[in-house]
Amino acid sequence: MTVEPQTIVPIPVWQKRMINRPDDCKTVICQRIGAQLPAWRERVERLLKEKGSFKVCDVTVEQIYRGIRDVQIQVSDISYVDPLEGIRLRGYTIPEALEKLPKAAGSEYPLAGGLYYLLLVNEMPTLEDALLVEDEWRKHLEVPGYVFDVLNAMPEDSHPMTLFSQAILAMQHESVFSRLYSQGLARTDYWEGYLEDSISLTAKLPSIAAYIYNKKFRDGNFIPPEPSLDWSANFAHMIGKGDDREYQELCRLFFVLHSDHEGANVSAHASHLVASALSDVYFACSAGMDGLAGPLHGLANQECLRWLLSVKADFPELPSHEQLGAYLQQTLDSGVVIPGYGHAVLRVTDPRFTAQLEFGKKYMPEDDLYQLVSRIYEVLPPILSKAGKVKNPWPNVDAINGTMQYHYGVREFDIYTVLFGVSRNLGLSAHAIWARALGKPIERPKSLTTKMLEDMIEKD
Ligand code: NMX
Ligand code: MLT
Repeated sequence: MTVEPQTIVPIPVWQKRMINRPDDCKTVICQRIGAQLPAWRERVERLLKEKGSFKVCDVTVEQIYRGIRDVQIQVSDISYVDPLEGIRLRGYTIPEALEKLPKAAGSEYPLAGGLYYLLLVNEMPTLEDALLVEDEWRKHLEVPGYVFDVLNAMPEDSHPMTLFSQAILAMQHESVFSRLYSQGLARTDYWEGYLEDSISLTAKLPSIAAYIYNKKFRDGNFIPPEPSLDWSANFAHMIGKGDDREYQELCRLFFVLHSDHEGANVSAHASHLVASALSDVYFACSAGMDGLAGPLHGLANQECLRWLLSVKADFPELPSHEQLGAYLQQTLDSGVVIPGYGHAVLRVTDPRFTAQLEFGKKYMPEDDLYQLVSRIYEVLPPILSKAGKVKNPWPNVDAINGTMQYHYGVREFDIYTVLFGVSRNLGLSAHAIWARALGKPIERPKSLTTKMLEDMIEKD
């Protein structure tokens, strides 16, 4: 009997893998995402077919000129920033995620592998699920030697973010998606190539960040990864803090807190745009890191610590509320933007700030800088509110990030955004996988000239 070619249904890549390696992490994740996809695709297709012309928002001239603020340009089910509540990761607030995500043995903070599972699979992982991802990361730990050659060829004074982005870009050479695509991959299977690349890339990020730190700030004293440690604690180990249990705990907390902040902040948006051209995860994550490197985005944490240290230098003892209030008022009056305060979306204290404030209360209540951060939090918001123009007078996560690192001896400000980036790539890659899984097309909005805009307004 002959079979008509059109009746042959191709076996999805994940099913082929199932046959060979039923307990492989990528297979399990592929299977669990794959099982949800028909319903998701049907939901999106129905929305487009039945409600495609429904207007989500209007765009004003002011919004076009002022950073496309509040224009909903993205649908992201991985995370959402509620202005009055902060980030929800797959529906879980920060306190909920910290409570429910599986923990490393003997630790109070989540395994990053579990968090990644949550972002990818849209399901709170069991400890077994979290360990599946951690184990898969272990298998992909080894960073190709040429990446270190690229880093070593860069000028000595290159910023760590330049090196970090460059290392990710160099590894594009490894992309499974790009190889399969050039061989003719079915559109519905793109996301599986993205998933393979994402797991392989994210596995290596702590080692790359540690290499950059050691190269720049520890006389090139490299420490190999310790396979018995989880992904987050391994970073601590590789920068010489293998015996510092508290710093390992901070890494676990930090890497969960910074993993995602919905789909439209600078790094998420940049990364999504690049991947929409079917550039692979390496290109997309490197682009995201280039956006994160800006002082109004990820770099703000180093600016913030620099400012805090300058305040501390002006007050050898912890200032009283009154002294600090007068000082901050004067700072604002001189036109200085106070780093770590304000946010484009949030209108409350960033829960990522609160989570680290609580960590500090437990582990470093006597630390000078920690006490200063706490006092500024008590004093500054009403002053900023009274000044009138700041839309959000509350601290964002960067108001405390550097202080925590500084306490544990990571005092080289330039590395802070790289730590942010290690974590944020979990979110960026999860977005890229799901964008391909749901068949999102190339992004191509439209621009217009000032004259056209003026003519449109005149005709109105
Ligand atoms: N100190 C003094 N003035 C401020 C501050 C601040 N912390 N934040 C905002 N303003 C000013 C801002 O410069 C603007 O003034 P003008 O109209 O003269 O240009 C006015 O208040 C209105 O700004 P907003 O609409 O409240 O803030 P926007 O959404 O434009 O920007 C930030 C958000 C986060 C870029 C801004 O608040 C800022 O520069 N903060 C300090 C830097 C910082 O902490 N960045 C962290 C970014 C990471 N993160 O968000 O987590
Ligand atoms: C982030 O974590 O990406 C920042 O808070 C910036 C943002 O959401 O705009």
